[in-house]
Amino acid sequence: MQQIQSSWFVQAMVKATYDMWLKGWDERNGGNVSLRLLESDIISFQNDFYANPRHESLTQDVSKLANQYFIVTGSGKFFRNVILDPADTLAVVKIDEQGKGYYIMWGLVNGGLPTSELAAHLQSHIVRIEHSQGKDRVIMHCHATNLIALTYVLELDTAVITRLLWEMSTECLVVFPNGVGVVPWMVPGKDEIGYATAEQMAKHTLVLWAFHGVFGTGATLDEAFGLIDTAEKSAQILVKVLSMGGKRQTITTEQFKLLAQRFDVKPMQEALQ
Ligand code: 2HA
Ligand code: ZN
Repeated sequence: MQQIQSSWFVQAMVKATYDMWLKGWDERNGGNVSLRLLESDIISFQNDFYANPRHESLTQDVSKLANQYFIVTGSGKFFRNVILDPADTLAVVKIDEQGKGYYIMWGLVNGGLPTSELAAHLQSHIVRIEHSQGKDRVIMHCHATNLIALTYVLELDTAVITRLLWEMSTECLVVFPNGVGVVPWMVPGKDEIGYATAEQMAKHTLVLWAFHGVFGTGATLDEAFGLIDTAEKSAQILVKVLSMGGKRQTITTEQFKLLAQRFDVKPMQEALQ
């Protein structure tokens, strides 16, 4: 086995994708994950990189990510299979010096390309690096069932959806005080949906794609997974509550303020009022 396959980052991608599959969030080739790697992560695995890495062009400018490394899931790959063959289903890519494309440094041994949502991932990374002082390293996309279901019945409005999700579990306001951004239905896999997602990522750590899925970010794969898991759990409760005829009582604005105080978070104002 190649050394890089036992690296913490390949193993963490295996675990994240398999957990996401087990959750039912990633049917077939649904979902995609990217993790920004640091020089210290890859330094000891240079021997596993291709001697003549394949170059692919991008149609968007990612010069802010020039020379950065990411490990990403492959386009068309099934999350349930990553565990069986990480070198076929994952890729380590390096953004080129001009930020006009990238090199495939490792993985995708049977050919293919990184995730079809690379635009959304890279644009979101640019924004999250800025807004988290470099802490956020993960962008995670999946088809979380209940969150998707809600986009058919709730007004596609950040304050409305955020408030309802906060109400459905006490921990939510603490886990995502900045709320959930919303992107209306758009064609997936294109630069435009990437820009729209990144715009929301400037204000929110979670972004819903109407009738499609959700994007989450965080410093680690665990953080991004936990964030989506928390929102999806709350969405599941909301689906149950709506199915039982709707809420008759809920957490109040006053109680939200007490929560925010206790856990020292600044909840998004529009959803608090
Ligand atoms: O990778 O989830 O949005 C398949 C998708 C596209
Ligand atoms: Zn998707």
